[in-house]
Amino acid sequence: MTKRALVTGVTGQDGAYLSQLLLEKGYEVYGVVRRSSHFGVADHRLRWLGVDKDVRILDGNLSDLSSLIRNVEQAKPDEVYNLAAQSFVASSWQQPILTGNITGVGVTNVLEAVRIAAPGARFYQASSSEMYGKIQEAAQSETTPFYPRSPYAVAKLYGHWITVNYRESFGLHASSGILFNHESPLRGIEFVTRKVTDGVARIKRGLQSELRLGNIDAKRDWGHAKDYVRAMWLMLQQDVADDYVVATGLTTTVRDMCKIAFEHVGLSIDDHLVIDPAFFRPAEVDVLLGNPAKAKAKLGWEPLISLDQMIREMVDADLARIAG
Ligand code: F7E
Repeated sequence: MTKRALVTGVTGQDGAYLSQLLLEKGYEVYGVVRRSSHFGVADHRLRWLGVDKDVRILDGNLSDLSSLIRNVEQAKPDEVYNLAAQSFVASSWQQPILTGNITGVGVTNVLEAVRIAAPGARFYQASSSEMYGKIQEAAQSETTPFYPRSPYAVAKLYGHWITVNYRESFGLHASSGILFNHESPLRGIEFVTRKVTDGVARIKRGLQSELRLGNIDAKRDWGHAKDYVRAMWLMLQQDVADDYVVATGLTTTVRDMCKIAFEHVGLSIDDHLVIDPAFFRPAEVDVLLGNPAKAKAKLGWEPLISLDQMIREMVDADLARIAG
């Protein structure tokens, strides 16, 4: 029997890589897309991976429960992956209510649609390492207390706990993946890795001379999205639903990540990097470092792509984009 998956946030980085993975595994993939006048632009990541023709697009919105019920009725999914969110932390101070409605309460809408229309389906919630915020333990695991530092992180915490609650209240097979930062050539341009790789490519090609960043002392545990969507899928193949940290177990400053990008094209960070207070956040998450021991032991999951490899891949993709 062909398995069927429903993916919200299908036009995002993770939605595109997850669709590719599921299609390779023989799934029928349905993607929820919110209506806008820009769809030809919105599906560019699916096109980049060559899977746009294979994903069946459904019109739905995380703030509209009846649309989600119809999406679930139509897709009849075995697995539901909730990847949709307002996912840019910095914007969450500018749009805190929208962030709460979509990134937080939107999760309940998806869970309700599953509970009403496909209670036997397995559910994945995209939780975030941002929930650890002001960290309470040097290496964060599934048992580390949370301390969110942005409206985004507060909303993700709600989404995480409502997932746990629906598992415990209604017996849904609902799992939460606490994913640390994960990047790729398909990362949105506003996130720091892609901003850096795109900036470095432009500087290399003489299109700009400086790269303006905020807090370059912040440290993140960065992995590759392609590795991380594999962990999502593995979670839903387990007999029992659970929560898992997905991380590399290594942490690097924004500055050192930047150096990898500049050095890859033979340039020096000191000649081009400008610190701009406009990119500092009202409250910062200074350092994140995940402990992926449980994912390794129970899912047999391990990241395969290093930060160095990933940043070089991203710079090369941005150089090619500019050339094209
Ligand atoms: O920032 C610092 C910034 O925007 C990383 C999302 O996927 O991962 C992501 O959230 C760090 C922060 O990602 C600039 O202050 C310095 O300390 O790439 P980012 P994020 O906020 O960590 C988590 C796991 C998610 O769940 C989120 O959805 O870099 N930084 N200068 C900068 N960041 C940006 N964006 N731009 C700068 O110029």
